[in-house]
Formats: sequence, C-alpha cells, structure tokens
Amino acid sequence: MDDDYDEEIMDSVQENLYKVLVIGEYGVGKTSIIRRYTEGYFSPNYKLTIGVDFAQKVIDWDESTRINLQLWDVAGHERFGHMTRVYYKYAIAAVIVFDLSRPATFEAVSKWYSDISQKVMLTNEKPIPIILLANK
Ligand SMILES: Nc1nc2c(ncn2[C@@H]2O[C@H](COP(=O)(O)OP(=O)(O)OP(=O)(O)O)[C@@H](O)[C@H]2O)c(=O)[nH]1
Ligand SMILES: [Mg+2]
Repeated sequence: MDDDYDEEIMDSVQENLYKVLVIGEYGVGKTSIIRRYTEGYFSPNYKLTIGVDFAQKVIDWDESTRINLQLWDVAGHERFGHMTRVYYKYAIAAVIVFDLSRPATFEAVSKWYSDISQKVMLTNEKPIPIILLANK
C-alpha cells in the first residue's frame, strides 16, 4: 500500500463533532461516568469539578464516519451555576445524572431540565434530546 492510497482513505472519512453536556447535582458521579467511558477507569476519591471540564471520545462509527464526542462535564455545585448558559451553547444532546442513594438529586432533575430547555436548542429550534441517567 503506498502513501497516496493511505491519503485517499483518510480523505474519505467524514469527521463529525458532537458536543454533549453532562449535568446534574454535585457528587452524583458525572466526572466518574465520563472518566470510565473515555479512559476506562474508576476512582473512589471525590474531587469536585470547578466550572467545566472536557473529555473527548473518538468513535469509528463505520469505514467512512468518525464521531468525535466532546463531553462537557459541568460542575454540579451551586456556586458554579451562573455560567451554564455559556457552557450549553451549541450542545446537541445532554445527559442529566442523579444519585439513586440521594433522593434530593432526583428532585433536582427538573431544575436541570428546565435550565437546559430554556438555554439551549438545536439549530432547527427543536429541543435537544436529553437522557436521564440513574447512577450509583
Ligand atoms: N459507589 C459508587 N461511587 C460512585 C459512583 N459514581 C461516582 N462515585 C463516587 O462519588 C463521588 C462523586 O463523584 P464525581 O464523579 O466526582 O461527581 P460529580 O457529579 O462529577 O460531582 P461535581 O463535579 O461536584 O458536580 C466520588 O467519590 C466517586 O468516586 C458509583 O457508581 N458508585
Ligand atoms: Mg465532577
């Protein structure tokens, strides 16, 4: 296989970038879920997220499609909440996480849901798809 042939294959792969938000109350496990998914490990130590963190997952969907999932790990703590509008911009989907062992984090799901519904929508003005994820 020569270099020209390699290049031809690379050119035919379509790259898609998708921004996905991961939100929910502090300590529900957002960072842990993302780390497990992108890096394959879990740590029992809690280090709260400040503001927002990012992680990327590359998925080779088929021979001609590559998906770059850009995961935005938004801090759940109240004091970081004022920036959410900026973080939500251009997102195409969201995951709201709650902790099965802390009922208050489930009650807060509606707060996160309305926050996101008010602040972000798809380019066709439809609401973004949202997944509810029960953790722990
Ligand atoms: N037992 C158990 N512990 C978990 C699980 N998921 C997360 N944890 C622990 O819960 C704590 C909080 O997890 P994080 O992933 O940091 O929570 P977070 O939602 O990112 O919190 P903020 O960044 O403050 O919004 C950590 O000590 C984790 O190790 C789980 O499924 N089971
Ligand atoms: Mg976190």
